[in-house]
Amino acid sequence: MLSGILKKVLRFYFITDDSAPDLSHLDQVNIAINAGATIIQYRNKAFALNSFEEVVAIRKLCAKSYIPFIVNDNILLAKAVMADGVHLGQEDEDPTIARSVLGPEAIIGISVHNPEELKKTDLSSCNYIGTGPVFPTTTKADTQKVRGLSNLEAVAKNSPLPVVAIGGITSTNAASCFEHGATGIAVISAITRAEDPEKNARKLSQACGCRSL
Ligand code: TZP
Ligand code: MG
Repeated sequence: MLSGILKKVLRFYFITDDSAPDLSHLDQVNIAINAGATIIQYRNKAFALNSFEEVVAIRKLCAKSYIPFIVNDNILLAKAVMADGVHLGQEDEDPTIARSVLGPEAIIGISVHNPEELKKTDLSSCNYIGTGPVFPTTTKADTQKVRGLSNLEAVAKNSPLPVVAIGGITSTNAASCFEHGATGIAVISAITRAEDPEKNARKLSQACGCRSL
């Protein structure tokens, strides 16, 4: 993907919540896309094959809406549903393996927590970096310590790839992430745990300069 297009695509990155009390993954994606999300990631740490049809439905919805669809962790699931890419952590499969399985056009993201880790990470098969948690979050069980905006800025300054900020991002603090070098912001709970998910998704969209449907 051309780098200018990728940057636009990363602007408002929605990640599904596998513990949302009232919303299925598909419901969440519907809300995010209607609000103007520019890329969707299916993240389900408890994924089992009885969820496969739902992933296919999300994949189809994204395709119909011309929104790239990324799968967290699971390269084979990404391949099976012909996802647009995969997002990997430092402890997941090597991005070079993802590249060889998913092909040259796939969007491959990698989590990098700080500038030191950035230096040590082989980015040759990657298209973007996710970094955080920028702000406190309760969404990720094994989440690392809060890194703050100065860490985001340091990662962004040293990164040859576009950087997506993650962790505790809301419509109120999204602008500060862009001011500190983020190309995009990734959110889970600001939509999925909001009292009014549709309204909050629209507010986030506005903060990202994206249009809702
Ligand atoms: N990685 C770092 S923080 C985080 C992930 C997946 C969770 C972000 O969730 P939220 O609800 O937007 O803070
Ligand atoms: Mg992972």
